[in-house]
Amino acid sequence: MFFLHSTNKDIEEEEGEMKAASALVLVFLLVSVAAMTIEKRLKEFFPPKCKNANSTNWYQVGCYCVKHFQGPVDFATAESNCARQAPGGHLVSLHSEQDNNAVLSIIKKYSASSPRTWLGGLQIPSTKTYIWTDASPWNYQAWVPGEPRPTNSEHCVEMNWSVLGKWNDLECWRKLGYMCAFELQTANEGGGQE
Ligand SMILES: [Ca+2]
Repeated sequence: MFFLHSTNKDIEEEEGEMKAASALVLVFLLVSVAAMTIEKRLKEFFPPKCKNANSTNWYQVGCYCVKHFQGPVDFATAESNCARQAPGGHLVSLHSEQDNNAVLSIIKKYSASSPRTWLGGLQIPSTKTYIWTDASPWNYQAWVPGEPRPTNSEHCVEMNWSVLGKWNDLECWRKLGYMCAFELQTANEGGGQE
């Protein structure tokens, strides 16, 4: 039988090939696991549909229903369009990293090729402080490193300029996509006295 004539060299080569094949399988498994982990993380961030909304593609982020609009329009037009979408509608305000990630995942789903999006952040030029157009507290921020720059004419806040998920201040007349939001009605709203 031919294998009786196998030399040690043949066996070593065979072992080497088997090791290489095992390594390849291991790399393939690691890559697969990494891909599944990334996909799972994106799914974790993607918010549920908003049950309160009477039209499609509104998602629940924190205590808001939010929806992405392609535009592109300037900041003021975006804000007034949002007011027409629903009672109490405004450009979206963000209050946690989780909400920020959820909004980013919606933008990736609906506008991956042009992700720059107006948020509802607005600078008061006289005080250099920021407010949200829905008057909720300014209690979270996620600026691109180096932004906002101290002296310029940029007073409106966008997401996804240069770094995905991060914010930049920009001239308000620029035309971008935008994210509208309205507050979810809570069960006890209006039912009690302060
Ligand atoms: Ca800027």
